[in-house]
Amino acid sequence: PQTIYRKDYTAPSYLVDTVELGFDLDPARTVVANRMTVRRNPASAQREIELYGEDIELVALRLNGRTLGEGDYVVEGNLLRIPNAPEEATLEIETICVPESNTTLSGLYTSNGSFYTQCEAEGFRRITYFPDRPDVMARFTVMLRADKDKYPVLLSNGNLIEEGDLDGGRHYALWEDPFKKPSYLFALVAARLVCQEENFELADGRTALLQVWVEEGNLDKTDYAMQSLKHSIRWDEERWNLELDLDRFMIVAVGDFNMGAMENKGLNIFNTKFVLANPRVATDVDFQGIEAVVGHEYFHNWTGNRVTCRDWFQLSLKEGLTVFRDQEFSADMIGTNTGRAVTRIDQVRTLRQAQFPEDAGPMAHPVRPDSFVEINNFYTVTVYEKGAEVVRMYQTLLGRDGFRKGMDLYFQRHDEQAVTCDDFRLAMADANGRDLTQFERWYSQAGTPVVQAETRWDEQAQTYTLRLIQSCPPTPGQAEKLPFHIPIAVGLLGQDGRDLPLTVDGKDHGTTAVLELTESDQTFVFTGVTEQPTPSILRDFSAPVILKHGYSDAELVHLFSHDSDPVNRWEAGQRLAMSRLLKLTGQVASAGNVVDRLDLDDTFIDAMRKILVDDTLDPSFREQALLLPTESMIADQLDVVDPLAIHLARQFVRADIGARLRTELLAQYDANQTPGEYSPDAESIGKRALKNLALAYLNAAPDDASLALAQQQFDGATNMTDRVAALSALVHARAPAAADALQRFYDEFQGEALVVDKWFAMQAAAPTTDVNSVRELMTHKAFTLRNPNRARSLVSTFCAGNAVGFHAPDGSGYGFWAEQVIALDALNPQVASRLARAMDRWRRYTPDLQAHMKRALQQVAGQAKLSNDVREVVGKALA
Ligand code: HT7
Ligand code: ZN
Repeated sequence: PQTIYRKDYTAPSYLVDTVELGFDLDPARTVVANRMTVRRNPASAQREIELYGEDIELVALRLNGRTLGEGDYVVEGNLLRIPNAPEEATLEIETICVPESNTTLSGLYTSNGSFYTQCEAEGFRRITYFPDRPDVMARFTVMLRADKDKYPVLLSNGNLIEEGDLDGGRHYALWEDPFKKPSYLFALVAARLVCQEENFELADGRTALLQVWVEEGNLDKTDYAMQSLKHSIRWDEERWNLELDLDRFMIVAVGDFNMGAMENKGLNIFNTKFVLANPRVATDVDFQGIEAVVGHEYFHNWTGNRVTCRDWFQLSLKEGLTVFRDQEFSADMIGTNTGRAVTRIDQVRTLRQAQFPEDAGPMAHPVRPDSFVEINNFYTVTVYEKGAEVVRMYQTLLGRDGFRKGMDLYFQRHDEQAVTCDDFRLAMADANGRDLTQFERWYSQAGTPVVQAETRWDEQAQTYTLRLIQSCPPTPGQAEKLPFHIPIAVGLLGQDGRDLPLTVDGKDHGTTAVLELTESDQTFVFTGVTEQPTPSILRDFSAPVILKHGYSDAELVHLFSHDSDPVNRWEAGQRLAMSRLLKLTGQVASAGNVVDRLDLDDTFIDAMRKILVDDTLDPSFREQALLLPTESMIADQLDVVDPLAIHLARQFVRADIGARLRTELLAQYDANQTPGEYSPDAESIGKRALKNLALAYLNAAPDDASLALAQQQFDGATNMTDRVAALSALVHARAPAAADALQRFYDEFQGEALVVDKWFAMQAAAPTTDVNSVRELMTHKAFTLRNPNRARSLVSTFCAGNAVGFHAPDGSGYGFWAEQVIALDALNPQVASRLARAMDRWRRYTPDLQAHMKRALQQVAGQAKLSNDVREVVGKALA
């Protein structure tokens, strides 16, 4: 497969002003008529018109009314070139596609018999020939024609201009998008759907029609998405002065979808998972996900659609910025300081769980990649979540007002343009009169920087010296790294636990100083420090780095008890836990993976107890503080990974907490009940989270009473959060009643696809589940590989979320992985390729596991017929 390089970017040879698309929709044979006006791009030396097309049949091609024959154009792979084209032309292209056989879910496809599209990144070329690249922006008019009975609803981007009946039981709808857009934002839906709709008044007094479209029977699950949409619109107005620029904004939910959702202009298409919710079927986490994703897609209307990317290497320009915006939205929706901190802690967990490992593996790439084989492989945690951290660092460095000035200038300069990450950085620099040249390295260098902190208090001089040394490990293609520009937020705690006032270079910094680390080795001196402080470094996780500092247990306990920065308070607890988990993992491994004579010290248990019972702290914070680092975070700290040893050590800690804090856990279980009507507000969510964590710990060392508690919660649950938590506790405790509870759960919810996904996922993740049980589950009548949510719920959850089952010593998990990657690849390369990533870090496992893993990777790589998506991932893993 061909590698595409960022350095090879050239401007498009021709620009498109208008596109008129006509669709005669038929699942077995859809005819697409495309009439576009094109003109030569003065910025390009090229004289050929370049159009992309994939998996479509070309029926006719006319240039200025003249039919082009074989000699008039050249087709090479997916590229169609028309040499010697005039300066301006009207191109008419007729093509045929087969939506019902399109299992890739890219382009035009059918789901449950209806039509949907997904065009990002390069799906539009599966619909018609077009210069399918984001820097070609055109005005679209779309005529849809389809059977009226089967597809009563016909939607596309922008405004509905006209609709009516046609002969033969068909009907039509004509849509016009008033804004020019790249082809990846095109969308259509032709389906049997119903909608919840509302007229919503915008800040400037205009009214917009908001609609949430779902299949019949799901109208009882659209309220939260609608409410989230209204909150998103209001928030964008209030925080950024950004208004909805359309008269109509539609969300459509579809059951077959590769990702979370898609921000098509005015017609967002969503995975049902991020639309459908009511207390009976959705958990607190589902509700939070809906708010975040509805916000994310809506915010793309400005950061992505009005200002888009010049090329796909700039993907983080829109994705990093929009994730940052949705993170801020979720935090603002909670409003309280602790609430904000809890959302921040969640973000840090995601980075450590997924992004740091990616940055240290064979697929490591900069936030703005330099090359790719398949762009779909670069919708990654690095581009999204690390990209959001990079945006957040501008705000930390420039302050909220400075960042806002930069955003305003960015929109002023680039509205309706396709631009680059450099354009964003320059807007930030220019709006604030700052030089952000060195900051560019966050976009160009991969890998997670390590910051080593050394401290010294000079009693006599009353100074406190903080020395920071930064480095960054090599990543594929980048052996050496230059120093980053890193904002390090620091506080100093006095012996009474309160923040000390901070002065650096004669400047008063309040109680948190944002230090700018730009050199590889830099020293900062705090003056007027009259007592030996405890340093709280990297407050609010001010940069996506690994901070190393030789904290003593006493210092960590001090921070865990007192730090005014809740993120670092949580972090101190994580450090305490991690040191124990690493030690215990070593002990388990040396004993041949036997849990024997392990011990957890009182210091740790007492610190956990203190947080657990501290009623002055929000339950949501206490829950986060009591959660242990995950197995994969522990693995990340080790040179050689033995997944079973890690699992056993972590289970021991969970069970020991459950046993030694039993009284306190039971008290918190009772104190954090949320009786009455279910509500997904932050306070109730926090209480349920703490209560259900208590239940999980109690059942990590289950006695009859804990099992009975779980059973009682399962039987009496009035919402899905409590029901799933209880079921999961029973399953993980290997309770005799678990099988019956699972069956009852399935019987009750078999008609709810998203709940059936939970049912599969819970079993796939249970450490008692081995590859044979997964194979058995795959024969269940509700299982299919064709639906991405279902495939992910069972196969991906097992391979990426069940370390014990997947890493079975005989390699059977890896053989299963290879089979499923190959089977999925024939259906849906995007889903297959994500599953393929489960083996990214195979070189870190014990030698026996490595040998099995390598064999499985080679088995996949050796397939004659493999998508570029999967070939790139396994190729890089084996390189
Ligand atoms: N911008 C959207 C990306 C997306 C996507 C990409 C590749 C293949 C399928 C896809 N579906 C959606 C989603 C987002 O970031 O908002
Ligand atoms: Zn996005």
